[in-house]
Order: sequence, then structure tokens, then C-alpha cells
Amino acid sequence: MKLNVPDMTCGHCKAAVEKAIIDLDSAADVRVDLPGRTVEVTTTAAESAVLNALLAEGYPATLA
Ligand SMILES: [Cu+2]
Repeated sequence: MKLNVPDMTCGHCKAAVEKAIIDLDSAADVRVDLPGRTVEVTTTAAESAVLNALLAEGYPATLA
């Protein structure tokens, strides 16, 4: 899935977003495009679970 994460603005945000997804699914493949503020995620976790994990971390996301 590809996500828009508009509040992801720096390296700290990138690390927090990656950690939130990896905490949810340690086998997830996470590719962050920081300038584009998007994240490409390959995971068996449900989209809603990923969105909720990011929201809980302070990064509201939408499907791109
Ligand atoms: Cu940041």
C-alpha cells in the first residue's frame, strides 16, 4: 500500500513512521519518500491497522 503522510517532515518523523509500522509487523517492508511525504509499505497487516498505528504515533495518513 502507498500512503500519504503529510506531517512527516524530517528524519525524526521518518524514523517514527518506520518504527510504528515495524512495531505492527516486524516483517514489513517500509520505504519512506521524505520529500514526497509518502510511504510505500509491503505488509500482511490490514490497511486500517497501519493507518491506526501511524495516527497513534501522531502522523495521520491516508491511502495514496
Ligand atoms: Cu520530523
